[in-house]
Amino acid sequence: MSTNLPNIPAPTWVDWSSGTLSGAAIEDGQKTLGQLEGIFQDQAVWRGMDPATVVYRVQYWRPVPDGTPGGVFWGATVLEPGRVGDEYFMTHGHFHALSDRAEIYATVKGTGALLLMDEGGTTSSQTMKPGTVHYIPGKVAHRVVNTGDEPLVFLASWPSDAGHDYGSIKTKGFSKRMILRDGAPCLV
Ligand code: S6P
Ligand code: ZN
Repeated sequence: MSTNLPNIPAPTWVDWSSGTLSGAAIEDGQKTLGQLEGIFQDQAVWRGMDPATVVYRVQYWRPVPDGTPGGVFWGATVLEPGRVGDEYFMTHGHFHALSDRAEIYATVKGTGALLLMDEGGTTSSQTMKPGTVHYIPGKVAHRVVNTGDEPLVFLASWPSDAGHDYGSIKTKGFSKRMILRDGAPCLV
């Protein structure tokens, strides 16, 4: 019998209380302080810290091959609390390789900030706390900062042909940083 149904991937799972993904198709990765060279402002303090310290862990579900037009991916990130000097732990941050591709983030646990920077270098931020859902337009770099004292967990969904462009963030960074000042987070 012929069918017009595409090859439908088997479902996977999310534990909504922890944000943990599970299932055979889930891939994972992590970023350590050592892998985040050049990302934090105070390089002297960064060099004095253990490079094996895990800053964040990621889980991905890619139900279609990377680069497939019209598909979507799903992922979870657990960003640990901590600081390099007065600068909070954060994700590397990126534009998408296909720059006009958008993304959605949804916060499960913890508190922090989503930094959003347009191609002209203007940075704004949105508060992340349990239940907040954030729309990241195309051509906007995105980075998450954990300003709390527990892990910040968020889910993400993005187009399967978006790809990642880390290069310009590695060389130029964001135009604003989230630091601890007078006992509170401050975007400077
Ligand atoms: C993918 C999505 C997230 C990040 C993850 C780690 O488009 O934005 O899954 O990959 O939060 O951040 P980064 O900047 O190291 O990719
Ligand atoms: Zn992204």
